[in-house]
Amino acid sequence: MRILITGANGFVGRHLERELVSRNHEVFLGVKQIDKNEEIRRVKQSVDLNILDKEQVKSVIAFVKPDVIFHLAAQSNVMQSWDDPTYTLTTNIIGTVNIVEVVGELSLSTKIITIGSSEEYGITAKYTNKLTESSPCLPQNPYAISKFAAGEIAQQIAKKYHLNHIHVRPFNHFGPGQQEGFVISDFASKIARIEAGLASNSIKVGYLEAERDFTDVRDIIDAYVLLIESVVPNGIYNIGSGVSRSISEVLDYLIELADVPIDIEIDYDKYRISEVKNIVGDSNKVQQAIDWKPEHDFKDSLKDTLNWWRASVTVEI
Ligand code: A2R
Ligand code: GDD
Repeated sequence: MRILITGANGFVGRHLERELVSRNHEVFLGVKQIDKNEEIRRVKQSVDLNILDKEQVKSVIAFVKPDVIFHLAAQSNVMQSWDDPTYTLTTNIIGTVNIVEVVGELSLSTKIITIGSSEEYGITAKYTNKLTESSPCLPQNPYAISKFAAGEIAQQIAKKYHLNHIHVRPFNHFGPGQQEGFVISDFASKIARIEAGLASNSIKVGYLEAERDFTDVRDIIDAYVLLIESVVPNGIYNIGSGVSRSISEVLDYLIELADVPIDIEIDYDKYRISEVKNIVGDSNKVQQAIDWKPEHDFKDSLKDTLNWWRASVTVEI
């Protein structure tokens, strides 16, 4: 299939590209700004694609005529969404409108996969054991609101133009390549720096009581790929492990993997304005639709993430 990935230079985009190419799909990488120093193969496959520039979106989609668009491009960080709600809402909502409208305006039969978030459920998570796709969405931060709005408007535009559209709601995912700003990478990068003698042996952490449903990014990618390679009804799909883990448990596992003693320091600046304590998903719908379940062992994935950071900080020295 001809597949366009928006936000292809991000954490998930790079894993998705690798998997799609290995399955012989023809992949086009939409990137906000092409970096000429990138590996040659990647540059060749890359197209400049700023999702806020509708004319550019139109010319890229008209040129590629994709069978599938994975719309990953976003401002993806919850904390940053409080620093700049306008940027987050504009990128995530208007960017999505541009992608879906252009496919409709060009009368293409492209299947569009928009990436939402478990954050869309917001406060409902407090009253629900495992969130299903029909749990009410009551998002409570700018990022979560943007993802909910993006999913809703995408569904309505898709209806207007009779497009194939799937909106996925992945729960927390992590793995090699994830930048700082997300909890596991924040902890793993600090441990790697401490081990390399680049930082004092204390890690600043935020709210440790929170519980999240973590999945290895490579398992999330498997689900994304199966969703386009199978015949699946349009609609919304949760994707997660269904397992609740506290952030303090995750931190303990990572500290066990460290080669040096690590101290923990609570940093109240890392606490969020609004926080849902426990967000865990029911992913039965997707499991039944594509016969999928996460395969990676959680502790092995933590080890892979820490090892990736160990290699990255070595380059910094
Ligand atoms: O802002 P940059 O240079 O880091 O680029 C990000 C890109 N992006 C855009 N691309 C095109 N036009 C824009 N106006 C635009 N604004 C941002 O989207 C970055 O390369 C990519 C997002 O990558 P990450 O932040 O690493 O997110 P990740 O973890 O790959 O998540 C993929 C999707 C997102 O929709 C998340 O909200 C969701 O999965 O969890
Ligand atoms: N980032 C971070 N850093 N979070 C911390 C820290 C820390 O040092 N200490 C505790 N936390 C807590 C946060 O308060 C939150 O409760 C939890 O760890 C997870 O935070 P993040 O990893 O930043 O993830 P998120 O849940 O806010 O959002 C991520 O997952 C969503 C669902 O898949 C992002 O990847 C979103 O883009 C994604 O949609």
